[in-house]
Amino acid sequence: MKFFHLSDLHIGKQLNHYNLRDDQVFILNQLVEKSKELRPDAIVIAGDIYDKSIPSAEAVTVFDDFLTKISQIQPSIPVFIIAGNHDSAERLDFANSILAKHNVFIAGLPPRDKDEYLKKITLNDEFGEVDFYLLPFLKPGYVRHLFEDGDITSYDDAVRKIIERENIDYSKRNVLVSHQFFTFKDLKPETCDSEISLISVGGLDNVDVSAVKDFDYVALGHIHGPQKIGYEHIRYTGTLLKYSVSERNHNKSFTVVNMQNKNDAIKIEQIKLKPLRDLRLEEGLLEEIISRATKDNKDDYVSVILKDEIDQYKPKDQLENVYSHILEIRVDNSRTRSKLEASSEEIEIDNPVTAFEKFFFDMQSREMTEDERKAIVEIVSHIKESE
Ligand SMILES: [Mn+2]
Repeated sequence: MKFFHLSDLHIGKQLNHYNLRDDQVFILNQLVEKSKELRPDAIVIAGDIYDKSIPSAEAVTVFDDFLTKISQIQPSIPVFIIAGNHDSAERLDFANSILAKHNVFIAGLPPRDKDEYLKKITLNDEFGEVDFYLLPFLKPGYVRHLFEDGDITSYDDAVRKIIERENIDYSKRNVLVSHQFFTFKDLKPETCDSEISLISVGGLDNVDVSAVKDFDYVALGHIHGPQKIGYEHIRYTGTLLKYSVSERNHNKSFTVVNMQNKNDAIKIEQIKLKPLRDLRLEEGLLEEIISRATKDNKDDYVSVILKDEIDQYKPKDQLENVYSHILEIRVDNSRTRSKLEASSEEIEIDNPVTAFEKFFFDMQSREMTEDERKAIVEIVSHIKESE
């Protein structure tokens, strides 16, 4: 049994003000080609199909085209899809029973009634059956009503109890597809800027991998850098594209999982993909950065940090003359650094109202009105009371 494990397509995502449609189409087309070449027995997509719960018409078309191209491959390759925290479970579930007839299996919503269970698809190979369990992204509140009062107090409880009630036969080969924030004891997966907003402060949404370690493979989504968590067979596959500057050194790829007998070691391979445009950080003097532009890299997404001590003539225009996709330009020299230090000193003014007045003036270039000042005084005294 050989299957592809993908996740976090985030179709419809924008990078700063750039529309990533062409980049996403380009990378999905490579996946179609890889599917033709490697002929997987299934393609698993572990959540965050779309970037937004209400995807644009353009985003839906991109995903529709991808599924159509996959479904045209013969013999047909089943596709297993779960909702991630970015997806709308109900919208993703649309027409899912019709799509199942075409070998596309979608699990948007977790079980709603006591007699409803996880979507399970069984595939066969020469070693027997493999059961794929599709666990859509869930919060404790989605499934609490399925259990006795007080059983579900955390994400960890919710996932554990939902899996327990499946009565899984662990003598068979089983694969779980999930989009929760899995951790291993005190160890958290390595995160990056494009997923940071999804993780609630305090880490209460984590699920310990002990809840799922008896599966033969756990195909995870949610974390954007490829990595295992706790065990070799429990893996985040990561995004297909770099979605933030913090991911500039990631090796974006997808996972190919090869399973044989129940007790044979699983073979796991990350296959690299080539993006339409890379995402890079360019740091240095303006002149150096400009001289590094080549025919092959000038259309990359570039984040620039200028180190010049002397102000350059229209640096933005000069950079835009050579690089076509600039994400941002920052200046890091002794002047900007001392400005930062100075402003951090000024924040040490012991009266927060005065500190805010100064900040307000820096931002707005005007003094606060009486009403604005009153509002701040009220907020500050409110905070002081609650401390
Ligand atoms: Mn994601």
